[in-house]
Amino acid sequence: MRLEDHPTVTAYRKRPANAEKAKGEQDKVKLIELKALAMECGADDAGIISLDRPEVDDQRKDLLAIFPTVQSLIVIAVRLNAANIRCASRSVSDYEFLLGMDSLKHISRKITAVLQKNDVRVLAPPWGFPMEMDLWPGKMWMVSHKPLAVAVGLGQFGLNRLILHPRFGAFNVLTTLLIDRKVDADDIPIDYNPCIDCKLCVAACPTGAIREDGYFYFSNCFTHNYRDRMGGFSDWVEKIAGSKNAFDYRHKVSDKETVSMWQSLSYGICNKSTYCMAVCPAGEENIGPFIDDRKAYNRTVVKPFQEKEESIFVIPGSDAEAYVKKTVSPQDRQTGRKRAPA
Ligand code: B12
Ligand code: SF4
Repeated sequence: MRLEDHPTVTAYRKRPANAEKAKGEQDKVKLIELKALAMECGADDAGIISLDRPEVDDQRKDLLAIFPTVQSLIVIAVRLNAANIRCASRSVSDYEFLLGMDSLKHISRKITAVLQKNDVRVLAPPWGFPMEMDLWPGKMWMVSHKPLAVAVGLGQFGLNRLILHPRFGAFNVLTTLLIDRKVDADDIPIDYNPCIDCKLCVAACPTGAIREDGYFYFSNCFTHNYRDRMGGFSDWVEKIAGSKNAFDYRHKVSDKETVSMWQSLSYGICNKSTYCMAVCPAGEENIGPFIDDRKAYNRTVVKPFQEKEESIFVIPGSDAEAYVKKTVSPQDRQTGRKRAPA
């Protein structure tokens, strides 16, 4: 049988998209339809741009490396439940974060299924994890969702380094789908920054990672927040390996830390802090309580994080260690209560 007569090939030739392609008439995908699809599949907001846009310049090489035929990018935002993220209990906040990530995965899967049926090829990279671990300790992620979210109009960078959406503010998670088709129009960035420069993220971050001038101490955040992942995990393993016996191990690692590792390994990664997101009043849906009664806002939203008793993971001798020591009151230092570097 000639290849052209094979049932798979004849079926392929008859598919509408390929018939158009054969006539040189393949249409661009319509922006409005693609966005409607993303929303139908559960996205809370979405935006689309072509790979040629200048905002993609610094990522284009990485994007082409993972998907050589990519032409356009769909960025998706999923709104998080602010009440959960604002809960000082880590289990409630982490649960919300995991649910948000689950939603991103399901929405990406649904959009991909619909587009695939219509002969549009889609690459759906991870929202964050898993990452390219053989690139550790370098840049291990292939797509940086935040600058793309800015380019498609989903928000702007806040002082807290998160993308602040005009409606749901900091309470959102992001992902990007790469497609192999051109789109008939591009989205554009929003023309103002939802950040109101209240600096509550600076006041709430337990590690001093966010500075008033916008400088972000990556390592302060990474060392504490990611204690159960990557470098923090390696450090834990080395402590086990370097312990003479169980007593020695317990001297080096608290029981709380051991059970936290168990939880992250078994149930899903836990973050030690999401306070810079939690306290942020930006966005039309969140600003009300901050504008109406700032004192009450501080008492109910900001203070619970500042007063939380917890261990903060820092590198000995680092700027983060000095910051943590400075923020523990002399009385607390005596009683050993509240924040303490671990
Ligand atoms: C690496 C990483 C981290 C690292 C480094 C964070 C960072 N700032 O880059 C660490 C471990 C610290 C981290 C922590 C967290 N992360 Co994280 N992280 C990532 C990851 C994998 C890549 C981020 C990235 O691209 N960094 C490089 C560049 C883009 O970021 P940048 O350093 O901020 O550089 C930009 C600024 O300088 C910016 N810029 C321009 N103008 C302005 C103006 C101002 C005022 C400022 C401040 C910046 C700024 O320009 C640069 C971009 O070109 C993404 C997932 C992904 N694949 O995209 C998630 C991601 C960024 N993380 C996210 C979240 C939610 C968090 C945490 C809240 C996690 C938690 N639950 O505790 C914290 C928040 C920490 C913080 N305040 O930033 C979300 C952010 C969602 C959002 N709405 O913005 C993402 C997108 C995951 C997701 N899929 O939703 N994260
Ligand atoms: S907490 Fe305030 S300063 Fe920080 S990002 Fe949100 S609005 Fe901006």
